[in-house]
Amino acid sequence: MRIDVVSIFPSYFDGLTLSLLGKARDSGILDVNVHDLRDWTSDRHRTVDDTPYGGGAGMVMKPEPWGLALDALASRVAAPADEPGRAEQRPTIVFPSPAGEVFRQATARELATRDHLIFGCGRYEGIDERVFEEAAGLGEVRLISLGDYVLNGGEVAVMAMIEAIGRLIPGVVGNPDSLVEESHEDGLLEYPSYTKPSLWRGREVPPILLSGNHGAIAAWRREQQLERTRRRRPDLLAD
Ligand code: 6GU
Repeated sequence: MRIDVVSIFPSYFDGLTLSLLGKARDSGILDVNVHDLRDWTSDRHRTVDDTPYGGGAGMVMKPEPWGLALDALASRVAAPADEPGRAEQRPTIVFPSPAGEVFRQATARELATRDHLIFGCGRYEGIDERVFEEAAGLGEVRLISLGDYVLNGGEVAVMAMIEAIGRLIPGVVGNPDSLVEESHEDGLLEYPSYTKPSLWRGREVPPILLSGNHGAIAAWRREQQLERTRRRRPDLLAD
């Protein structure tokens, strides 16, 4: 998968060289390219924002640099053009926004199937609305929010999305079994985990886990998942 990120703070994404995603980049599974939006400005001050039409607080990101950036990045070829049946593919263009659809595990699974994702990180009061209309001519546009709170810009949200999506790409997480039994994969929270020692500071590991009875352990874990979800996230059971 190819991922392009456009931001006025590219160094936010230095962390993507670390850990499993860093390894996936080194091995060529993930091709992540971070770009500075200001590279698509042409004035001396490399201006990316201006005051809002109609008045109001804050600044709005100008459309021109975004238009040039998306034109340049969307026309990349996902696979060699001479490969039969694999001509140019339209990217999925994601704009992180507190006004977008909420990012869920299902969203990560869906986006993990794409060949090419472009993330456009807005700052200030947002991006000129016409950029989203223009981007729809280049690919599938998605406005996606991390949740119901406000961040100063999209960078931290995009880091979270790339991590959630990247780890679902085959080969990124070494043991694919660890992707199956985790929170949200089956709509429930994860069951509690324990390791050695079996007695620590007077606290015992639940004895069933030491019983060797795999059927009883599976049933206990399921009950724990349901109980935790009822207590912490009743909204998940209502869905
Ligand atoms: Cl994706 N962006 C910003 N700026 N704030 C957010 C968010 C995204 N998701 C939740 N809050």
